Amino acid sequence: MAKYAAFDPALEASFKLYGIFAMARTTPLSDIRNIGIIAHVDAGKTTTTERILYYTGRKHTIIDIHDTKDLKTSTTTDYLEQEQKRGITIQSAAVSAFWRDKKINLIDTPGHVDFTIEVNRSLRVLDGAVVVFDGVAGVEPQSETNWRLADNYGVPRICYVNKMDRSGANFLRCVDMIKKRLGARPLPVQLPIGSEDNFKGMVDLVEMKALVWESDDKDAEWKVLEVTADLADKLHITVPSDRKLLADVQKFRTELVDTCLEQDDEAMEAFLTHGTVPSGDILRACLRKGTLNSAFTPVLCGSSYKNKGVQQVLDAVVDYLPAPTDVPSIKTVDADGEPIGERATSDDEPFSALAFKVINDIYGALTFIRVYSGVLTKGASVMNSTRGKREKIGRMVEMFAKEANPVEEARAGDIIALVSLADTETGDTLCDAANPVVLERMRFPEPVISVSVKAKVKAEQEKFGSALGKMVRADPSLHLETDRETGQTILRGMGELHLEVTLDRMRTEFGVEGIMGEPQVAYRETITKKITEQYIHKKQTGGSGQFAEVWIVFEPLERSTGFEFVDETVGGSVPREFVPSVEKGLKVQKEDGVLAHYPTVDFKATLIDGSFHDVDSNAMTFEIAAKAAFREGIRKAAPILLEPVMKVETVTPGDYLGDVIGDINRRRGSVQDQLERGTNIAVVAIVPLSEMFGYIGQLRGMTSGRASYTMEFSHYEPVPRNVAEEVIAEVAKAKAALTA
Ligand SMILES: Nc1nc2c(ncn2[C@@H]2O[C@H](COP(=O)(O)OP(=O)(O)OP(=O)(O)O)[C@@H](O)[C@H]2O)c(=O)[nH]1
Ligand SMILES: [Mg+2]
Repeated sequence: MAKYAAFDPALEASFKLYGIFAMARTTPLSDIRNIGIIAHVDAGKTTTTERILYYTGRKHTIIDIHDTKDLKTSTTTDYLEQEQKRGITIQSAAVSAFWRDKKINLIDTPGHVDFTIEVNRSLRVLDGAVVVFDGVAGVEPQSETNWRLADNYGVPRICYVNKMDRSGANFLRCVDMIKKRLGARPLPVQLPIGSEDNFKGMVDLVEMKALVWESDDKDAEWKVLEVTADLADKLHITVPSDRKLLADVQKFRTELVDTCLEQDDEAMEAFLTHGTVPSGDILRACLRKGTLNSAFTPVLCGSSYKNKGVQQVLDAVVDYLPAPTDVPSIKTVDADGEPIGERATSDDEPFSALAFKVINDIYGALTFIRVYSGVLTKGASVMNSTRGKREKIGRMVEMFAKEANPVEEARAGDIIALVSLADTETGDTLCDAANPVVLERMRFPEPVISVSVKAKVKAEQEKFGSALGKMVRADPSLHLETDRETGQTILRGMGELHLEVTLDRMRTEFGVEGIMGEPQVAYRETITKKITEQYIHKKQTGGSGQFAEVWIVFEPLERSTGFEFVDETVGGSVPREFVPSVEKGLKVQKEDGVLAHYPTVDFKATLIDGSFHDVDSNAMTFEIAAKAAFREGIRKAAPILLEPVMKVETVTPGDYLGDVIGDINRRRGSVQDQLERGTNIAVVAIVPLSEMFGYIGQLRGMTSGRASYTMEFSHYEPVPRNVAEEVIAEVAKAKAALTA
C-alpha cells in the first residue's frame, strides 16, 4: 500500500513546477482557523467533514460512511481499512480548505472512548472546535468527556445539532441538555424549520431570515425567505412542537440580541437609549467576542447527511471561532512542568512547535507539529528541548488526510508533518536552539485493560515486536510491559476495541499478524501505612565482596500521584553517585508488586540513611539493596490491590430500567444518576472494570437488544478484601501454570 504516495520525488518535482510552496506568509494569521470536530461516536463528524470538503471545493464527490464497508471507497478522513470496515473513526485526520478566503485547518476526531487520546491531542493544538450533537440523543457521554477536555484546554467552541432529519430529533431538548449536562450557556443562533422527514432548513436569528432547502440533494440551493407569521403554514410545517418553535422565533431573537449586547457597551447603550437594533455585523462581532471569552456557546442546527446547514457551519467557523492570534499565547514551562512564561504567536518570534502526533509505519515516521511561533524551513537544525537533542529538519509536508503535500516552510499557526525525525515523541517541544523553551505538556489518558500479545507465527516474533514498538510510540494511550516472570509481552490500552484495532493495524500497516490473550484488568498495588525499612546487602564471594546499606521510608501518597523519590541523606552516608542507583532499583522493583506482581503506585520513598564500603560498594550493590528494601518494606506497609473503576452509561427503554439497575448492582456497581435521553433513560453508574467483561451480551439479552452502553475510565479504587484474595490467588495460579 503506497500510503504516502506524495513522497514520490517525481510528484514532489511537479509540485515545485506548479509552485505549490508557501514561501512567504500567504495567509495572514488572522485568516487561519485551526479547528477540531468533536463529538460522541456517530454524531456525524466525518459526515460533516465530507460535506465541508465538498462545499469548499476540495473534493468533487461525497462518500457516505455506510458505503465504505466493502473497502472499495472511503471518506477522505476515515481512510484506514479498520475505519472503512467498522464505519467509525479511529485516528484523527487533518484536512484543510478555504471558505470566504479564510484557511480552515480541520481535524476530524473519533468519538469512540477507546480513541480518546486522538481528541485529547488534537484539542491540545487546536484553537477552536465544532461540537456535533445527534439531534435525537442530544448530549451523550463522549460529548460530555470531550466538552470537559475542551474546557481543560480552554478551547472556544460552537455547537452543531446535527441529524435534525432523524425521527425523534428535538433541537430544544438538545439545547437544554447542553445547559444542564454540560453546565454551559448555549445560545441558539438558528432555529430549525420542521424536523424529521419534514426538516426544511433553519431560521437565521442573526439576519432574521429563513433558509429553506429545495431538496436533500447535495447541490440543492437554499431559498432565503422573510420570517413572517405565516411561515409555518407556507412551508407546511404541521407538527405542533415544530410550529411552536417558529411561533416563538421573536423570543429567541430577543434572547440572542440581549445576550450579544452584553459584549458591546456602545451597542447596548444605543439600543437602550435610542432603540437602535444592532446590525447583523454587530451581532456577529458580539457572537465572536462572547464565544472567544466563553461567555456563551452559539448553537446551530442542520442535517449533514441531507446536506442542510453545512455551509452555515462554515460561516460560523469563520465568524465565531478564533484565529491563532485570538487565543492566549502558549505557555512555556520549567523542568517540572510548572508555567514560567509564554511565547507570543508571531512569525517574528523564535521558532517553537509542539509535536502532537507521531505516525509510524514501514515507510518511516511522520511527526505532526503545531507551530506556535517563528518560521521553520526545510534543512534547519532545531532542538528538541524536551529531550535535549538536536533534530535535523528534512522533508516537510502538509497533510490532507493520507496525502502528503511537500512544503518548504511552516509558520506560526501552521499544522504540518515532518518526515523521519530521529528522537521526537508525542508531546515534545521543538524549538530554536538559541532560544530554547519547553511548551506546556499534554496529558494522556490511563490505559486500564491489558492483554498478552505475541506473533501468530513464531518466526515473526521479532518483526512483531518491532511493529508493536512503533504502534506504542505512535499512541501514548498504549503501554507495553513484559511480565518478568512469564516473559509474556503485555499490551495495555483503553479498551477491547482499542487493543483489537491495534493488532489489526499491525497486520495492514506492517504486514505482521498477532494474537492476543483474554483481556485482563490492569490492577495496581499501593500501600496504606508509613514504615521505615533498613536493608543491608552483603556478600562475600572469593576476593572482592558486595556491600550496601539503605534506610528507606515508604509512605502512601494520594491517588493518581504515581511514585516520588526523595533523597534526605546527609554527610555522604550514601555517596551521591549511588543515590540514582537506589532510585533506579526502586523504579524497577515497584513494577513488580508484592501482592500479585502488579505495578505499585501512589507512594513515596525517602532515602534517609545508609552506609557503604570503600571497596565493596558500587552502583549495583545499592540498586540491589534498594530492590530488596522495597520487597521487604512494602510487605510491612499494609499493601492493597487497586482496581480501575469505570463510569458506565447504559441507555435503555424505561420498561427494562429495573432489570438494568439490578444487573448493575450485581456487578458491584453503584447507580449515580438517571437521565432522560429522548424516549429512553440513561443510567449513569460507577462499576469496577473487572465486572464489565461480557456486559454487552447480557445487556442485549436482557433488553431484547434495545439498550446500549458506553464506558470510560473513572479512577482507581481499593478492591474489596474477598475479591482481592481471589485475584491474588488467580494470578499466582496463572503464573505457576505459565512458568511450569
Ligand atoms: N439521518 C442522519 N444520519 C446521519 C447524519 N449525519 C450522519 N449520519 C449517519 O450517522 C452515522 C455516523 O456518521 P459519522 O459521520 O461516521 O459519525 P462520526 O461522528 O464521524 O462517528 P465516529 O467518528 O465513529 O465517532 C452514519 O451512518 C451517517 O450516515 C444526519 O444528518 N442525518
Ligand atoms: Mg468519524
